[in-house]
Amino acid sequence: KMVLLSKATTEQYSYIKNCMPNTFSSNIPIVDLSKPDAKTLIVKACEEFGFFKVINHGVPMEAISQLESEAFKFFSMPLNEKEKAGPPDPFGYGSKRIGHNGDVGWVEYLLLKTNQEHNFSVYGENPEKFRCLLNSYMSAVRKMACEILELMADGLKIQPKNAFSKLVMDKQSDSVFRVNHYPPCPELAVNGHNLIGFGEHTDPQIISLLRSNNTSGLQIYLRDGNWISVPPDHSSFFINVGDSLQVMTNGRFRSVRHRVLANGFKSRLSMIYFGGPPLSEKIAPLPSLMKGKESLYKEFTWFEYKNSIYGSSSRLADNRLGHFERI
Ligand code: GA4
Repeated sequence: KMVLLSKATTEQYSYIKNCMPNTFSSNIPIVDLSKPDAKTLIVKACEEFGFFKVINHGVPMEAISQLESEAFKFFSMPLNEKEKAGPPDPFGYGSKRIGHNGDVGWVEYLLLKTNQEHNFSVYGENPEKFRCLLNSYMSAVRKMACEILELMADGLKIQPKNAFSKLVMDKQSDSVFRVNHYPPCPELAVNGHNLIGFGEHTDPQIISLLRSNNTSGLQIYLRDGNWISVPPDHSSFFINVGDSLQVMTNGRFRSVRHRVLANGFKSRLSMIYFGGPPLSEKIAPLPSLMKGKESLYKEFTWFEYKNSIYGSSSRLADNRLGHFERI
């Protein structure tokens, strides 16, 4: 069998003590996209959690499982083969290192651009097939993102209803696609610790749509200060509010802090679509949501935000919006 991550000890990674990964929360909001109350539930979920689960999402299970199996094939190649598709600056294969400033996780991943035909020529044994599956999955998920963003606008009584969705549908949209593979970490199964797969953070973009296999690991941070484990569900999608949407709603929707714990027994594979605006887009509260109030944030473009988050001292766990808050 392949060595998925080099034989580094797990000591260089962060552990979390005193957390109970098996306490799953049962009150994560579930939104049925085919029901008329979807927009109301979405608004409520975004205000309370910045997070919800979506069922009846319309992405064919066939497209999902075919892509998943192709992704597993990619990650099961020898490290030197995978590294031909790296390093991930900004796109490609990466292992353990996250960002440029010393964050590490028990994870390997592919970072991909969504709005142009990507050169996948080195990605796996059957790159054509992988590319084709990725492209059709991405367009199905982009469509869902658009639908959800329109339900949000509708639920918030914003005109026009494409106020959010037009940003991710734009040809210049700076969206990203990520495939994460968290190999099982057998040491964990023995010592009972929790190893960080992907450290806590908020997503900088507008909206993120995540789907994973049936392996647990994802946790979200609640306003009451508790981390809760999200029960895995391979047939549903999980939606995160990103920092940009928090700003556009002047803080009414909150971007959710989340993290992933490694599993002692099973591989976790997740695929995330990060819907982002064009680089030149001004990120500011929509006038109709200000109601005469001041913006909570200084004005910035997505380009400026990205520069700040990729800056030399920026770390994964930072409160990135902090720099842009008006006091
Ligand atoms: C978190 C959300 C997305 O995965 C990502 C990540 C990005 C990266 O892996 O390059 C960042 C992280 C993410 C935020 C802070 C910076 C940038 C790693 C990091 C330490 C692709 C994104 O857009 O922001």
